[in-house]
Amino acid sequence: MTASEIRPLTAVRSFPSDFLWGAATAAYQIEGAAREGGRTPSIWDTFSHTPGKVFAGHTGDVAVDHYHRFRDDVRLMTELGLGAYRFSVSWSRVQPTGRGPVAQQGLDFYRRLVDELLAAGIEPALTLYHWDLPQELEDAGGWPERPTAERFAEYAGLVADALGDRVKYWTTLNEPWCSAFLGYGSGVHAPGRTEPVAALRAAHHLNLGHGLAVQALRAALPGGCQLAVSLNLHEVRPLTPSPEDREAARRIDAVGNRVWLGPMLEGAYPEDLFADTAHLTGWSFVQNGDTATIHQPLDLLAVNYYTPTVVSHVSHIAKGAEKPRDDGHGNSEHSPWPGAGDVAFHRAPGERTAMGWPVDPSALYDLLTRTASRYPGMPLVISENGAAYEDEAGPDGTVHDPERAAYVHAHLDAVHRAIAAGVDVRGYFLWSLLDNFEWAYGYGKRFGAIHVDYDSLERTPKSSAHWYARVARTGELHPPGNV
Ligand code: IFM
Repeated sequence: MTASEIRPLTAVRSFPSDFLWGAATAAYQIEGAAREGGRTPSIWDTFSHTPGKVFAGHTGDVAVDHYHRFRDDVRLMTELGLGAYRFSVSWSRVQPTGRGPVAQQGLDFYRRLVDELLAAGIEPALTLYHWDLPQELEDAGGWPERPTAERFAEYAGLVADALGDRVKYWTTLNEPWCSAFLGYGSGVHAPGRTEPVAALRAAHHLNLGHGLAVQALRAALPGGCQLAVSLNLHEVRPLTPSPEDREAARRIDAVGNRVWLGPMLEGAYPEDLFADTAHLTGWSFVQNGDTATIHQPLDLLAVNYYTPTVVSHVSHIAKGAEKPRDDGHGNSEHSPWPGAGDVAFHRAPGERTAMGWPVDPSALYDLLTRTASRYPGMPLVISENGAAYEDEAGPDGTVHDPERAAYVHAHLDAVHRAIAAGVDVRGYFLWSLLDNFEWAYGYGKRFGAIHVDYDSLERTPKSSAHWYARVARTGELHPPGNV
């Protein structure tokens, strides 16, 4: 353990006065109203309605009914002292076929939401794509096909035309790694395909869609808007310092991180990724000029972090033991890591969240400092961090979640340490504002600062929300104590 890791957690830490304190959600996870206002199915509607794909057959049809309750939810955000709110737009709500004209009713929902936020003094931070591709576009081939990237840029321009006068923070994609590799590789996410080559093609077309969308946004938005992408960067740690385990870490870093960071921030795919996947594809789908298109200037790099990724070479598994395959990204016999067939995944011992994810704030510190030293001058924002726990309302209706407050406190302390070490971190968005539809886990995992009773849809801020409100209001991180 390093000296910085044993910094006592009892002191109060002050954050910069302009630090953004936020919470985040995503359209399919909270909105519901799946068939209202002209909205058409997305790949997640199709997937969740396919038997066996989502825990207990849960769907986002109603979710937490944010579509109808958004005013109450903005009021709750005010109680939480939020300075910013990160949400995503449902593509098939605003452009039902994924191409062509917009549905004004769909856009009106987001206009009302943004107006309500601004009236409450909360800065809207809009994500264009959080995994809910219009089903019509998947029927035409989905992200493995190039036209999807072009459709995405058109959609970005339409949303920018409608909301550009009042939204300052724009994010193109959320966690494209999940879209490409869980959606088309392991199949645990929509559209549920298990085709490694399609997953790599999807990764490229997500990258291309990002670049084209940034161009469309720059053309449509007024100056001063902040453009970002949200990446779930994997803090990859080799199990041992052996060359084999370090090689395993390099492979996962390539197909987990540098597949995005390379083209988006450096203008080229990593050569080692091409080599690792050469037995699958020659990457001929990358056309001349694509990497230049993807390499657009960004104002912020948004990072989502939950837990580190510990890997080894398979040979480091005890003889006779089954290869550990549990990378924390769901169970599938198909790997979401093309080109990394001889990599084994390990979970560190110790504290875990209800997702089974080890709690390790030091990995967030390492991720921030490493990313900042690789991309000097690029401001960072934490666009997601948080934890699921088995929260239950007590007999008096209150929800006591000291583990979540402790998790967030320890991770904010890591952010503070990174800022003190010179990293330019501009804000923190807690995942999530509300309990919601946790993808393949349905409503079985609760990440919210606000508890939702899924029968009555009643909202109750948990004890961690009261603690976070004080932090957000004062900009002072103090230990949660007995929340
Ligand atoms: O709920 C998800 C979110 O949609 C994307 N990032 C991770 C969260 C927790 O799994």
